[in-house]
Amino acid sequence: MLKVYGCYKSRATRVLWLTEELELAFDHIPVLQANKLENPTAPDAPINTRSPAFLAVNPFGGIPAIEDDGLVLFESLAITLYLAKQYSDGNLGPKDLEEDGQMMQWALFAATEIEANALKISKIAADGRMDSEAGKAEAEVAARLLQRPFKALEQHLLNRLYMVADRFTVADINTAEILRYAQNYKPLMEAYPAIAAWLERCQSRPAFKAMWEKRAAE
Ligand SMILES: N[C@@H](CCC(=O)N[C@@H](CS)C(=O)NCC(=O)O)C(=O)O
Repeated sequence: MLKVYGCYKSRATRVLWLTEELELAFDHIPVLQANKLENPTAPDAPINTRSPAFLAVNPFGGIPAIEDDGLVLFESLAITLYLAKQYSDGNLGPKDLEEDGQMMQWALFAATEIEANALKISKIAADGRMDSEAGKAEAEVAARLLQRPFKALEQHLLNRLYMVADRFTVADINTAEILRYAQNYKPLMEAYPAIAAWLERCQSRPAFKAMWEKRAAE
């Protein structure tokens, strides 16, 4: 059976949302981030990203990772693209090489042009610093650096409901989960209404909500 390593409060959400969409059964190993634990290498520490048992799966020690019928994969976006191709009925994954290329393009675009600055915004909010002068200034810098990729994405979504091929696909999951890190920063969402509407469309799906409830309960 498919094994998914990684707790809900991590980039594993990309994979866990997809498993909900596909109604895919899996064995969940809720590996935690080592930095959430006081002593991650203690013998009685819960399985985490520094545990030898997890490092044997992913030598980099980042979550998520999967094992599927002997195949071991890490890198969240490679995992979602693989699972969509392997297990989709043909809707969530690519139908042909052209769609495959487009899904790959958006995954790499989101990971390389958006994720780092979106994560900065998410971290400022998570640390409760969004109302401080320093926090606001840092968020503004990150938001400024996001203008160029956001403009491109806004343009792409102006006359489309979804990222690729006029249907909801793994490309929406990958991109939406990366944009979610910046979602609570109002000035950005107000400046890009097509992005905001598409994010809402993706997050109103029952599979996203099911994943989100499990994340909140973790
Ligand atoms: N590019 C990787 C990043 C993986 C990653 O850094 N995951 C974080 C959790 S969101 C993690 O494992 N942090 C704990 C650690 O690195 O020890 C991916 O998308 O899978």
